[in-house]
Parts: sequence; structure tokens; C-alpha cells
Amino acid sequence: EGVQPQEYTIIKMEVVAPFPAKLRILEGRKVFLAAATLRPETMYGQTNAWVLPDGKYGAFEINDTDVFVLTQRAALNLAYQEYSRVPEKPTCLVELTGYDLIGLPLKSPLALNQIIYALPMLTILTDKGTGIVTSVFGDKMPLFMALHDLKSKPAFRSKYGVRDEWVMPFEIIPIIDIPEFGDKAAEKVCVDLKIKSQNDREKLAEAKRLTYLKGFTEGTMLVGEFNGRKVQEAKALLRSKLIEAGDAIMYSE
Ligand code: A2H
Repeated sequence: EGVQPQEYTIIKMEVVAPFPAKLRILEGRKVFLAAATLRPETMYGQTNAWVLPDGKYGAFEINDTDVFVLTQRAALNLAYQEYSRVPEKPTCLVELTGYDLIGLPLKSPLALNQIIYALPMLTILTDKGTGIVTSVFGDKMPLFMALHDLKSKPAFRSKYGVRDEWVMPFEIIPIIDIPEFGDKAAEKVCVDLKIKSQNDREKLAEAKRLTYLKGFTEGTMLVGEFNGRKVQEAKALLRSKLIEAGDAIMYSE
């Protein structure tokens, strides 16, 4: 943990009704998987949400209408940031695990895919962000490899009850052009470095080092309202827009 607080944007990924049995008592409310991201400008390329199967989550009451699914730890942080029905005291309406979330259909702001699904990822940390991660796998190597693993390993899919149609239609959505890496940077770097799975941690760290900073400092948007603008400029603009539209909130920890 650094000394500086990390400034995340929480993206409200809405769970599409009808709700499964475990969530049924929340019927009539707006229920969101609350995904923490440092890169709100990449949200056009969302292909799915990631949850930790054995992770503990809760459905927390944020206000009259909204319920957020996230870790208890994040709910407490949010409650101190004025996002809680009862100030500084998160109210958990339903206790959940990642298994309860796998397969939920979601509508996520800016996403070019109309409906995306919550899928299992084993490398999610429960002491960072909200424990829910939105996947822009074209631009982030660990996510690219996690989806690659799900797609190429039927045994992994069946272990977690992941249906083929939650995973199979998804193609990389080019959203950012990075000089020397092109518009599918994660794929290119994983191929160049011969990264075979999400367990190739050292190579993945190297891949990150190669692309993240460059993507942010030299990348150009290829989609959306700020098409053609530098990623660095688009980030703040899109974050403000998402927040004004009620599709996101700030979150720091
Ligand atoms: B970022 P940092 Cl396109 N466990 O969002 C694992 N990873 C988590 C997490 C958790 N509990 N909470 C958040 N994250 C991810 C988008 C993105 C992100 C892109 C490119 C780079 C990138 C799409 N997912 O992060 O260690 C989230 O993924 C590169 C830094 O706190 C979040 O931003 O710096 C990032 O990790 C936070 O990682």
C-alpha cells in the first residue's frame, strides 16, 4: 500500500432483472456491481465483470434506490465517503459470495457491448478497490489472459458453471491506439512475450511495465465522444461525464 490515497472511479454495472433467487428480495431496487477502476476512459471496451469465486461480498444499501454489490471493506470506506443510507454505517441487505454473482447479466455505462456477464477470476484481491473489476481485456494484460484462459479451458468454465455464451462472443474492442503497440495492445504484448496464461506472473509484470504508462501518456482515443483526443485528456472528461450522469462515483482508499 502506498502512502498516497488511490483515486478510483466506481462504475455502476447494473444487474439486469429478473434477479436470481439469492437477489430476489432486492427486486424493485437498482442493483449494481460496483467496479473500481483507475481507467474510466477505457469503459467503452468492457467485455465482462470479474469476481472472485470464493470472495465474500454483500449487497449494501447506498440510498433509497441504489444497492451496490462490493466487499464489506469497500462498503465501509464508502460509508465514510457519504455513500450509505446510514452515514458511516453500511447496511448489508444480502450476504453473497462470488459464486452467487457468476453469470449475472449486466448493463454497464459506455460499454459498446449491450449486455456483459460476471465471470470468475482467481487473481482478484479483496483488499483492493471493491473486489469487483470491470474487464477491458484489450488493454489490460492480466484481464486479457484471464479471458483467454476461460475461453481456451472448458474444464475451468465448467468448474465455475460458466456458460459458453457468456464468454464466447467477445472479441477485443479497439478503444485506444498506443504508438508501437497498436489498438490491441494487451494481445500484442502477450503474443510478443509468449505469455501463456494468467499464472505467468513475471512476464505479465514485464508486459504491464511496457504498456501501461505509454498507453496513458501517449495513447489516443479511437471511440466515443472524445475520439481522437489524448487518453490523458479524455480520462478526466469522461470521469466527470460518468459522475454527472449518475453512472459512476468517486472512491478513494
Ligand atoms: B483498471 P492498482 Cl483498461 N483486484 O481498470 C485486482 N485488480 C483490481 C482490483 C482488485 N480488487 N480492483 C481494481 N483492479 C484493477 C481498467 C484498467 C485498469 C485498464 C488498464 C489498466 C488498469 C479495466 N479493468 O489498471 O494496483 C483495475 O483495472 C492499471 C493500473 O491499484 C484498476 O484499474 O494500480 C487497477 O487494477 C488498479 O490497480
